[in-house]
Amino acid sequence: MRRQVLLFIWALSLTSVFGQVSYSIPEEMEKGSLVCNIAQDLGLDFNRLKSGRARIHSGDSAEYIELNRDKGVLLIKERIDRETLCGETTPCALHVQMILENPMELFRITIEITDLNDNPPSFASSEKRFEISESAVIGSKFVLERAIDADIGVNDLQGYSLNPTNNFELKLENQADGSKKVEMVLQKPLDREYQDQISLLLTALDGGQPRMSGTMQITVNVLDANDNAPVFTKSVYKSTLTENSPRGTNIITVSASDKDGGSNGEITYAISNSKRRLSEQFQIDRKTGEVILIGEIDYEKAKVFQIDIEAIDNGGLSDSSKILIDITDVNDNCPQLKVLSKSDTILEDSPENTVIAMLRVNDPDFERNGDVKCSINDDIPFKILKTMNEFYSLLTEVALDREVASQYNITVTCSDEGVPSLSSSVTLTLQISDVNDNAPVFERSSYEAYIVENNTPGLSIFTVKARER
Ligand SMILES: *[C@@H]1O[C@H](CO)[C@@H](O)[C@H](O)[C@H]1NC(C)=O
Ligand SMILES: [Ca+2]
Repeated sequence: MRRQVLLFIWALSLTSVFGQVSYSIPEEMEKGSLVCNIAQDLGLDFNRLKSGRARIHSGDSAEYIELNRDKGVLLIKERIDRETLCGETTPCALHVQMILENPMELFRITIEITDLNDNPPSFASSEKRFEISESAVIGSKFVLERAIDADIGVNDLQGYSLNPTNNFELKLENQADGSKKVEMVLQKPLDREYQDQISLLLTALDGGQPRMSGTMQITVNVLDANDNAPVFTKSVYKSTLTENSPRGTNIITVSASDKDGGSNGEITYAISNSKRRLSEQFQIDRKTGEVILIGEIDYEKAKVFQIDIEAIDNGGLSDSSKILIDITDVNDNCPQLKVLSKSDTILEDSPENTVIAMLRVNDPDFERNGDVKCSINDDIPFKILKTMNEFYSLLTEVALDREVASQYNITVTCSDEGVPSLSSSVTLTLQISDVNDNAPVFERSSYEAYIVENNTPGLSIFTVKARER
């Protein structure tokens, strides 16, 4: 403990003031601590203090100090808190008078109370929150709270620090009243997608020994700006769909993500093809991205579909992608049989391989579903041959004999190779006609003979002969 003693003696003063002493003690000394050896400092002995009935007197501050007459010392009676006694007033001192009688003497005692760093800088609130848009521009200022330190001089507030300094830096501005305006200034853009909340610690420091500090938690909630467009998970989505699938069939679900929060990250899906036909066949759920079949799909009409889609956030930013749908064929068509020409009747002596009918067979399905084979019932003397792609001829297998059969029912059946197979058939009725439309013909166009006269009756002259052609 450091104590300063200043002693002045005003001898024989007209005011009966015989002396004045000044002391300097720190605040917060324990009760009973020694302030000074007043008798020694004033050159008074113990007997004089006793005989003079020495006592101290002061205004309001008497209760802080007491006089021990036996030892001739001033002691601390109550703990002194400089801040309570003087606030910011400096210097801070107690004024005490010591009065003696016989003869009357008055001594002025000034006790200066020096500051101890017993108060840390403190903030009125322990936390402050900011809501700052990520689009805030560099240089934007945000006012922070000032700290208060009840101490004075070097023990008073000396400065501030703000950590971390990634996005904000501290700015102190001197005010007219001598205090400082505390601000933080944005020096690096905020990015909500990178960090949506920033915690900073504002520290106020005094200059005492040891230094004391107070802190305040600063929380910055970074508000979203619509700075991110939605992004589809794929640039092309692929799916297959069998033709004739029922309405309501779920084809595929597409998805896009958006780094923004709130409504800036809410995505709506849409089909962007302008062709009306597509929107009659496919529908996309605006919210879920589920693509549903709403029309009819015929492989024979279209084998692949490309649907252009887009994802749009509420801020109007968008991304596009496409869906390729391969349609798979289903064996949904029977072979179509058409008789192009046909003989109703055929002569019984027609040679083998006489064409009696020509047919055309067509199946709109694909691959195995459209591969067709034709046959006829096998108990008849006819055969069927493929003459060209899709064209078939029906022929006689042998020369026909009307006496065996005068009529044939020929059933042509054409089947495709699908699983299960589909088939069509047609039955042709053929009459076999008798050959009987020529008159007999003489072997010779003329016959000549010579006969003798007076011949015997009944003589054979010659025989004519005709034959069938
Ligand atoms: C051919 O079909 C017709 C009509 O169904 C029938 O009347 C006739 O008896 C059949 N002919 C032969 C040879 O089966
Ligand atoms: Ca202090």
